[in-house]
Amino acid sequence: MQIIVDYAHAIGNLKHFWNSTGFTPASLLLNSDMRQNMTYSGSIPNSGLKYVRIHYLLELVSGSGFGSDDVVYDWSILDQAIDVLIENNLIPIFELMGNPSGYFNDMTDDIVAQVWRKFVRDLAVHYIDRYGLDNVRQWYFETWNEPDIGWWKQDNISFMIYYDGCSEGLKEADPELRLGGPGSARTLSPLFRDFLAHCDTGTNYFTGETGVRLDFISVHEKGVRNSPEDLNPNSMLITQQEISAVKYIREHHPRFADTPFMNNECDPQVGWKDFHSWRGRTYHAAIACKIIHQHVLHLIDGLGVNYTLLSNDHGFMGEWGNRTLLARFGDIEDQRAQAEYQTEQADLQEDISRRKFEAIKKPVLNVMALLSLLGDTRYEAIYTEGESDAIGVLATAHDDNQVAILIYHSQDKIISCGNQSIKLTLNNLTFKKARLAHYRIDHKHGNPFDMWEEQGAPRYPTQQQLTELRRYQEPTLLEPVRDLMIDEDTVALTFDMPLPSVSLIVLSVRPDNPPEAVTNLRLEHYNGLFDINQIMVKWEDKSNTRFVQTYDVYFRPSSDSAFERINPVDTICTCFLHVPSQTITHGDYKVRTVDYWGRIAESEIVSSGSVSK
Ligand code: 8U8
Repeated sequence: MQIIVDYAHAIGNLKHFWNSTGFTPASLLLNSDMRQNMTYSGSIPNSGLKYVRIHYLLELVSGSGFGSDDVVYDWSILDQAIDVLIENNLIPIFELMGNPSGYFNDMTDDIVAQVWRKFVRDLAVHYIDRYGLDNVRQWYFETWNEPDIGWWKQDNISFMIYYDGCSEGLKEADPELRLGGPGSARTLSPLFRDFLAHCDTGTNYFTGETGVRLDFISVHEKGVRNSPEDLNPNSMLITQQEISAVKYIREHHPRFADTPFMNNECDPQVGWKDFHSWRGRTYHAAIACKIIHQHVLHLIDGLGVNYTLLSNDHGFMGEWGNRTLLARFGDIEDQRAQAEYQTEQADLQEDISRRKFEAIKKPVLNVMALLSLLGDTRYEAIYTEGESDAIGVLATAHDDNQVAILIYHSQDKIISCGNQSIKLTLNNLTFKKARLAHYRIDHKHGNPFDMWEEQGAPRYPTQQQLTELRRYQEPTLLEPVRDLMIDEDTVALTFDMPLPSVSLIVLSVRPDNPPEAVTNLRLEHYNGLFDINQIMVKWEDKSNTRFVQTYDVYFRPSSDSAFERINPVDTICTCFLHVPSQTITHGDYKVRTVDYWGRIAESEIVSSGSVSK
């Protein structure tokens, strides 16, 4: 198959609208395994994962004196939870969901409605004080999750009063805070329609004005219903259903035609906790790319939708077959809380150093790193010779010194195999020489699941087996980086793409400056399964991360010993879990950034005395 990209013709901007995940319930953020999950999520380069959408955050708040002049709130547990996001440079999609101290049961009671509005204001003021206005203005505040299928326990009229209270409360704290919804589960459900009508022409309960602000519209569409069987997802169903929502909005509420639109639970299949092994394999990474691309083609290009965000709801804690970013090993915890999407009070007393677990990054997490390398300008890609609808291409550039092309090979059918020979021709390039980095996810690259199977699928892997799995858990190059000479503005690359697979090809012009050192190097402590303290080393790269070949982590046990590299494979993510063979009481760490040309920059040193429990 021939793919030809014409770099003379930009066809538009590419917003990285897929940089989001989610899970439930919020209390999980108090646990060390979720903290590790958020660390890995925040470590995707270029904010490749930025937003996290979480149910029941408000179950972490309590208050007394609601309805009196002496309300006293206890934000402390919610603070701990949100801190975990903020520490990892993640931003909440903050569903105003939960019932603090069980007070808000009937929004048609005017006293309750007024207290709700004040509560929302006080919540927002509290977080503006805590994290700063600039930070909280980046958040998306959203309604209660899926109010159309029973998550909202009151009636539709109460829901509209609740929404007006959310809107007015947030406005009072800061008029620029963003609020939208309804995060509905069913396409064009009665509540979805009532909600849009209310925001368009209904009467605002608090102000008496016609209509209520709606800063974004959110829906949930997934590729197939929940089932313990391996039903094949229908990826196009997702965009088709979203298109019917968009058409409805345009026809009935033209005022909202350009309102930012999102599918913030855009998963191949409903039912995060059902076991579908494809969720641990490269299939999930490839279909995630295809679903994103279908949104670009059919919603953004096709209908001109102001498409703002696509979130996969894959931030849960679970195993290979669950819908998660990590495969977790250890005693199972939180099964009930996650299955019932509810907070368990015992979780609120969790001792953060208690849990013993190990976690391996899945291909669907690593694909977010690959996607983050895409540029922000799109170019046309033409496919010739044996066009296959299983192959898709997103061709991009970043400034005038880098091009990045995503190619995926994905069939909806879970059980399918094949191979495509690809000839990729890039025309009208503006540079004569570039460094080529070709990242790949397929059965042999970035795929710890197959290695785990080869190990005999151990339920409790040994330390050595985990070390081996971690060698396969990073974004991986298909071949070593190399120079490409570009004759007559054209270059052609040939390679095979097995089914399923993802390639991300980056051509970079050598920047004059070497990389900048990473900053904010810090350490976290985890218990593995073997009574040896594990140290998560994490850092921030505030500079241009687009030319990083690897961040290498160096360790020395004492100041009179030499630093040695401890990451066994290259990584472009901004954290590394140090699993020593015995507990370390002291040691120093530093991180060396290496760019595609081998130029380096070294961070400051941090000592393990500052490991936080
Ligand atoms: C049974 C069911 C049908 C449906 O159309 O949507 C659902 C959504 C259903 C059950 C739960 C449900 O909750 C959302 O989807 C979940 C999932 O596992 O797919 C979770 O990802 C979300 O937290 C939840 O909002």
